[in-house]
Amino acid sequence: MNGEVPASVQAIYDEVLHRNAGETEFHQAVREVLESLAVVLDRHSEYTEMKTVQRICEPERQIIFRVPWQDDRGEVQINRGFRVEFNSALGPYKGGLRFHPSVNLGIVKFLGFEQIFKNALTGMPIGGGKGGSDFDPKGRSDAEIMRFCQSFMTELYRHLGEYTDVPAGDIGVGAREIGYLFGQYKRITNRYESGVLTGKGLGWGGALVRTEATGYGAAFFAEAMMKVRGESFDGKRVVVSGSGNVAVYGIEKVHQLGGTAVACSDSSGYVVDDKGIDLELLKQIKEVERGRIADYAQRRESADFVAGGSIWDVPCDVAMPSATQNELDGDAAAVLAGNGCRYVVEGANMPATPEAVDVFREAGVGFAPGKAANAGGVATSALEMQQNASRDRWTFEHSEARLAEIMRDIHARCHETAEEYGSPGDLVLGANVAGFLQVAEAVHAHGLI
Ligand code: NDP
Ligand code: 2IT
Repeated sequence: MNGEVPASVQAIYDEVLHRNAGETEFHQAVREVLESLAVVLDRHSEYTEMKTVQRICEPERQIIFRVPWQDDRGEVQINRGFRVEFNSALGPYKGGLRFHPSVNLGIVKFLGFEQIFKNALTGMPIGGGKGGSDFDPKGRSDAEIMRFCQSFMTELYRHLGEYTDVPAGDIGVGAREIGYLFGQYKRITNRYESGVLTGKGLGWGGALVRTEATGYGAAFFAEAMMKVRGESFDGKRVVVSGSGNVAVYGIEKVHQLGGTAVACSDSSGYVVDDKGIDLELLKQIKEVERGRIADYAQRRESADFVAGGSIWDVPCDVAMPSATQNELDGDAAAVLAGNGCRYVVEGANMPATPEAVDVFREAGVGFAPGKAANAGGVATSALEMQQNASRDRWTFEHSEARLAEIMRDIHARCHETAEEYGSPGDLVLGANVAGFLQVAEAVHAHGLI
């Protein structure tokens, strides 16, 4: 990754750099995919001829808008909203909305770009998109969140539709926000269009297991990886960064599968709990009270809070980075590998830096990229769309069984594709190539658009 980009894709990469100056996360995501695609272009000259890769690197549409709202003190606030409708070859644009002060166009584009291939890997009919705002929900009242969501949707609604673009949650956007967004969409359009958003409340069109799906899916994916090496979660120590939606349900499934999650974090630091994370307490603090991870250590005798620092210093067998991009760098990767970590499974999008991925490759640590390992969330969103379209409602057991099957299929596809393209065990290459081939075939079939 740190060396040269393969010659056959260098010009494509240069063009992306030139056209998207300063968007470092987007460059990073594109580069990783391009490095995998050199072997594909050798076999498919039609994709070079028709500039298929270049077309996939250019979003179909990028929407940037002003979001004005008033806070509880009456002060006027202005945020910036984004929706990047990246690729609709396989279905309506599909991907989450992120509300976090760090959000900018480059971050939304990296997420949207990853989403194209992730969504292809699910095997469901969904294209790729992503959106969000630099709005910071931390410390905001419910009323402020609602006013922000209403203002955000007042612009975004005209770009959405169950056959056009279907957002969901991501960092800072959960069921509460989806509720306010849906309410405003319904009010403006005068349509009860359930399939326009996913991650809805269970009482009004939401699907069972969508809340749990990303974390559960990542654990199912890890299980499939271990099975190849004749191993399981049984008795394994697991470190999960973050303590949001993905982390909480990743921990829940790890525990159900026989592992023990011993650490988790938020942006203020991490907790270590050698007895295993008490999930009920974690949910109470994070989901009910919307508190901080330090509160967990205060209320649990076996736990210690470490302010700041790196959660990757905690020795483990399995690491599941589930907070944000580039949270696990080369140094942290070396510490993890040195402490005997055998598997790294990305619950977040692009949490491991390219240097970290190199370290894992060299150390023989099994590595699962986010676009494969965290695809359970969006896959279950597609199941929610399916239920909405047919006015149906599936049981928890049925939905979870579908999710588990989808994750096993994604793993198998990545694993087999890596072998077919000469890099056995390289799930990064397998995910990129398998996802790309599915999108590229559809792009090609649709003609020059
Ligand atoms: P949440 O908002 O529920 O939780 C995010 C967690 O990550 C929080 O603990 C938060 O800490 C921490 N975090 C966020 N940003 C930073 C940062 N800059 N530095 C340190 N910690 C940070 O989000 P999700 O759990 O939904 O998302 C987590 C990751 O998973 C993201 O990368 C997202 O893109 C990805 N993902 C999410 C899916 C979903 O369905 N929700 C699906 C697939 C991937 P704090 O509260 O202190 O900010
Ligand atoms: O990154 C992701 O896959 C998500 N945030 C979920 C997207 C979705 O549409 O469910």
